[in-house]
Amino acid sequence: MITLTTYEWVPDFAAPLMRALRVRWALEEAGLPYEVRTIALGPEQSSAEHLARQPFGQAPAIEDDGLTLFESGAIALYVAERSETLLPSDPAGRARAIGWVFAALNSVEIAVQPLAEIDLFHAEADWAAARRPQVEAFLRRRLGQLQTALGERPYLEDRFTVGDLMMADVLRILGYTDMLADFPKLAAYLRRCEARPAFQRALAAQLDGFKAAA
Ligand SMILES: N[C@@H](CCC(=O)N[C@@H](CS)C(=O)NCC(=O)O)C(=O)O
Repeated sequence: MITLTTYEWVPDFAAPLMRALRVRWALEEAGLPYEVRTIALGPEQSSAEHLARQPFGQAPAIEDDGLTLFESGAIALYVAERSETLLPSDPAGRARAIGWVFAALNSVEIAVQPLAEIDLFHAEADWAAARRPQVEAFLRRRLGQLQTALGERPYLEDRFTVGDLMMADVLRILGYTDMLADFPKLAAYLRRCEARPAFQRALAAQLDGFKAAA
């Protein structure tokens, strides 16, 4: 059975966003059972044991039948390989879905994350006030492009895939802002993805886990 390594506790604002959710969500979509190992934020992150799982001392990571794997995108794809719900069986459909996973992480998350870091961790810093307008403008451009690509479809391709899972979880980071109100098709897309029962189960499990440790 897959073992997911996540944190035993994170601050409240981070609890619904912690990236282990992507893994839990993929596992729920795939209908695969999993067990959870928790580590503590702090010194345990840089223990030799954890660095062997996640070289950057972060989470999530998984272990499965002798395999250790880190990076939420790689883990989601690993899980997706076992589920037609996440990855279509035709080669073109698979390639497109994988492309959206990369786009979520490498084209959208890299635009979302700097804004979140400024707002959530450095809001008082002088440099943050100076830098924020450019960061927001870059993000808005990306969101506009994503909304255009989505068009009138319910999902990024003609059906839900692991690419939507990853894109939706990246967009969720913006939940502390009202920015998606300016991108109504993306807002509706995110609501559609979050309404999936597998997402709801994953979120509940993640929040319960952190609550139990609090
Ligand atoms: N690119 C990594 C990022 C993992 C990541 O940023 N994890 C955060 C939690 S969501 C973390 O471990 N933060 C604590 C730290 O970096 O020390 C992935 O997608 O798995």
